[in-house]
Amino acid sequence: MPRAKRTYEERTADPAAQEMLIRADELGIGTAFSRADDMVPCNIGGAGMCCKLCGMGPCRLTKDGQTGVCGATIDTIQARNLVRAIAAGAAAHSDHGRDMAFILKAVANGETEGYVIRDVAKLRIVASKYGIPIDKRSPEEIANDLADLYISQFGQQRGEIVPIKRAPAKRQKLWREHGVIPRGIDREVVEALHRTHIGDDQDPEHILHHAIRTGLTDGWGGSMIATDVSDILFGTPAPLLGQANLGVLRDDMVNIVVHGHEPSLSEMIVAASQDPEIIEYAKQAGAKGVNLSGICCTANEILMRQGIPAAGNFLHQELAILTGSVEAMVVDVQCIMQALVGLASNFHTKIITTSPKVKIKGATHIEFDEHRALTVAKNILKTSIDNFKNRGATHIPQVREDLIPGFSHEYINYMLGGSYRASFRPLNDAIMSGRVRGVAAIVGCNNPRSKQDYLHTYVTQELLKQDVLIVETGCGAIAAAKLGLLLGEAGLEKVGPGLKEVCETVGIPPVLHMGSCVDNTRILTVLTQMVEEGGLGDDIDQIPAVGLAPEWMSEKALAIATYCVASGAYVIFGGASPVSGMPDRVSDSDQVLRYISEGWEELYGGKLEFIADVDEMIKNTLEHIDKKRKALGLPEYDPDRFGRGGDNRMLELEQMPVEERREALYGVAAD
Ligand code: SF4
Ligand code: MSK
Repeated sequence: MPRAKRTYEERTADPAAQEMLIRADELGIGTAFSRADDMVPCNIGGAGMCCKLCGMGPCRLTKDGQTGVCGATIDTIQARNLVRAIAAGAAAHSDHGRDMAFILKAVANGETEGYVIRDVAKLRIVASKYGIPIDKRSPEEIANDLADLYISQFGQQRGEIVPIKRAPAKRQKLWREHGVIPRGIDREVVEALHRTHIGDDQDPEHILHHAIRTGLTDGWGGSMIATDVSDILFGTPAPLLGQANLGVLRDDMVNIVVHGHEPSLSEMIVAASQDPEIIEYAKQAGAKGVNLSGICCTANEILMRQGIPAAGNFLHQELAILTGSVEAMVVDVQCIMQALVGLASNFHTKIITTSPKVKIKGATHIEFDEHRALTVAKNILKTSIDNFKNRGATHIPQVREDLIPGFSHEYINYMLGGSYRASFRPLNDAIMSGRVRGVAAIVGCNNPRSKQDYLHTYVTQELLKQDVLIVETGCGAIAAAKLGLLLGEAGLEKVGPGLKEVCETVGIPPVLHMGSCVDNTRILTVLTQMVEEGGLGDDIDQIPAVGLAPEWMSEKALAIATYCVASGAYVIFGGASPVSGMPDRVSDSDQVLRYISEGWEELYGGKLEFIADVDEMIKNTLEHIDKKRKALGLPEYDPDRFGRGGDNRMLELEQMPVEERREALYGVAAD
């Protein structure tokens, strides 16, 4: 029996996306949304019960007590599948970090075109963390040493990767005791593949022990390197005004959408698009100019540094092309759907691949090379502009929302105290007093198997009502942006009274956009700084905080979850669990599920759970936050204690008769 097709409202919460899905149906064009309806997920593989690691299989373990041909049990198979996914995710993030480190090296040695070291202060701070001398040295000399150190982390064979030093001291000690500190980034990823080859590691807990080490190579390794170098080269983000959703595309301009992850080329495209020569070239082609926008994490990178608008998140990549207004979609690595090329053939859009690692059959390949980055960027722009004349009918939904992104940990530190008193003290105090009940990081992808953006934004809004401060990254941040949750005052009336007071006093939105998916390391840094500030325990697992990825889909998300758990966080994933097993044979297939939750919690204080029900996600989040508050001896959360400060109080005072106001302010009645 064919599966029922979901309605547009069931497929996405975003009105712009709904409009484009109607257009897709009118044009008879499929998208990930319709393919997800047509493709019944495999319930055996989906539950982690299929092994295809060797030619004796694939083995599907669907019966109680069944093993693979080699004798592998369901628990071993699930653990192996999970660690392989974590290794792939860690590899993707870390390879991004490696590329950035190589660019830093080339910039330091004057071998690139178009790049400069934009944030010398961050370069000096990061270098000094590792003992690299900074006094009386040029930025290039320091950058050269830092690049060498970072490059060496990938191929290091023994010892400890250096960014680990940036974790709280107690956490480092715990990792050392458990023997999970990565020796080298590549080494742990290779070992994950080796251990899961046929006939190797077959103790599920032992396999999952290495999952922790592999995850740590990402969060406290490759991703941290990627974020550091991106900030050094392109500037550490600070708040600015941006826009999000498909309505940022323009009918009268050449639309170029950059999509993927690495900022190295997209930053150069931003620079080249402002070149008078390119603007003139676009005008000669009959356009008013070049309109750049982003999709996925490339969008986040250039949005938070340059204010370039985001056309959308993961599930918007096809929808942007469906507008018929995109001259070129320029992609690099990760989260790029192969379907783009076929979809684009219905329109004039060129799909331009740029990474030496990623080609798609039918796409135009213009390879990025940091040594001639500006030239390559201009070439891409001119190719896109040349395509403007081929544009046909367009349909751009007039839906867009303003947002304020750019909350790097450096900026959060600064905003809480200004230049002279920058610190996390006010945030810690707000949590300790109960004004802010706790912190939730809501991150990760879209997944067409759930209603796009719905889980992200529902969880966000419900937690805000409960005085939980939210930080977001990746496609989750764009989901919140599209709903207007990343604006200063916007939506504050729906925020709990204590959090509202804090937001009004500091002048921040209740949801802080912290960047792309590699930038989840900024959240690790914030948590570490909160520990170091004092009052919230001496390790990350004591902070009343939870991480959520309600609409996850990528292996990178699993790697992120693992390093957050290893760092002490409770992590909740929505949607399907890749290690769920069959409910009717739970007796012999829940070992992995239990181990990554209870087992990891016992060892690291953090745990990973897959929770499909959204209200249960929220309930568990709040219970965890309250449990951590209690363990710290903090006052029980009570929303009635707050809400009579900030703008509320000012308004209340303004509306009082003079005598009453005087009494309220000074405790004395009028003469
Ligand atoms: Fe089957 Fe074992 Fe080969 Fe996996 S490794 S496919 S369980 S025989
Ligand atoms: S892009 S990994 S869909 S967050 Fe980073 Fe979005 Fe997830 Fe890709």
